[in-house]
Amino acid sequence: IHYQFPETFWWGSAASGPQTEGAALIDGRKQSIWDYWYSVEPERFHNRVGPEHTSDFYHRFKEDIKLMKETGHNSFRTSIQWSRLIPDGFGEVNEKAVAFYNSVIDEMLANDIEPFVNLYHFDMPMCMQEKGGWESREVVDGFVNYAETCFRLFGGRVKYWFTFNEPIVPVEAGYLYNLHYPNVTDFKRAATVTHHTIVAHARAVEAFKKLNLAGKIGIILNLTPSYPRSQESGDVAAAHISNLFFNRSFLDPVTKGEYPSDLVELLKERNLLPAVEAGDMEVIRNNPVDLLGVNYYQPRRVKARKEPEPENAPFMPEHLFDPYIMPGRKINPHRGWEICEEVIYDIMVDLRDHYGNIPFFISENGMGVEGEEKFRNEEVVIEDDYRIEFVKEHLKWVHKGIQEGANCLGYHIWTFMDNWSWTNSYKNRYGLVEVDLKNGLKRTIKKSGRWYKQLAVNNGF
Ligand code: BGP
Repeated sequence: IHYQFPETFWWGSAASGPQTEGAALIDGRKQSIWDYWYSVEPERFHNRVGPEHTSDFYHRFKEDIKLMKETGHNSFRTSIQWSRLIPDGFGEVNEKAVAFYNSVIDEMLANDIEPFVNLYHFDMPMCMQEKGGWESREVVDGFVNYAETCFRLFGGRVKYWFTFNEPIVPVEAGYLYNLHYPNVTDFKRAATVTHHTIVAHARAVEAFKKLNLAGKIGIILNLTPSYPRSQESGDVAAAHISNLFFNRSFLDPVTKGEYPSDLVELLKERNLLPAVEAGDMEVIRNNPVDLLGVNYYQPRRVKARKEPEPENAPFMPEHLFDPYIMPGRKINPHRGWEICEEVIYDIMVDLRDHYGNIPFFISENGMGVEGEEKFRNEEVVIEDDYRIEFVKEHLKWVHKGIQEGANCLGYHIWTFMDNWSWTNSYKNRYGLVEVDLKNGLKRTIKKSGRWYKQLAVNNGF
């Protein structure tokens, strides 16, 4: 074993309720924005495959948890669906949902798999979107009520809680770049959504602490460090600004309890600050997370902007820097994302040196591939050596970060089994386990799943 990991290291994977459960509108569940959006704009979704076509975890979780065991999991993250637990957003709790999530937790614990539970994975209940989604304070209250309900119902047995997965994604995709519902392009509204999300997060952390449960609470952030084209001051400044918008806008408030002052300044000058109510900053300041989840897929590369900032166009962050395509960069052709393994180490060093060496784990990292069926061997097992290599190459850097003192508690791959994804549907597969859509959703462990088991058993490779 060349790369040995700490004894208590978490090996597992991440998934989410909306991407796996299926059972879209049965047993009391109501629409989320995804079900709604698919019903009105199905052409937005790859091959018109909507969010009801998931891997049916709702009915098959027992079989799936067995497969988790067989692929070496000691922990697994998924999310509760707000639209299943409290179908009207606020108020009555759906007993069938309580029974379902209880059974999942029981089954995991019975298999010695630690459940990590996330509360929000891009899945606003449609009735709450109709009230304004994250632009509405009423929705913030609704989220806090939902969070507290989860803590009370499941907090006795779930030890690791997360409020949000990648909270910046609904901001970017929903309010800036026209990729998720409600597909708005308006920076001021995006800023409000950001602030409200952070307030909702901090108030949920506060509610958790008040209940005095034994567990820990955190948030899962996708960190995409920005690198300058060169060390010239214009490029360096561009990278700094890009980091403020895309990383530190969430990372700083949830860990240090405040927004970066230069981001605030920059928005203030442009009259883009969201409304901050009395008490908001106190609750943010008083409720830093216990731990962080870090999703890492790709860096950002930027350079100084050529043109001056436009004076009369509605503001976009891209007015302050230009994208930079690094020659010779490695790219995942199926997803279009750059693959740069050592960035994971840079993140670890940054958290160690600038964020008080906060405990964290890699909560997502993975490789989406189109057309994997062609790698099936005679035993019908997908030989995904590229995925094994991908994980190894990242883990080498994680190992180095740990050796150098970063407080990294585990590694979760995205994802456990092939699942449905936001508008890409089933285009790219990420799983350790194949889900055969043409064959009754049959599950087959891929070569990477077998390898992952060995990785966990040996606690290294
Ligand atoms: C993350 C999300 C996941 C997952 C993953 C892969 O941003 O948290 O839900 O989908 O990315 O991305 P995609 O499925 O879009 O390729």
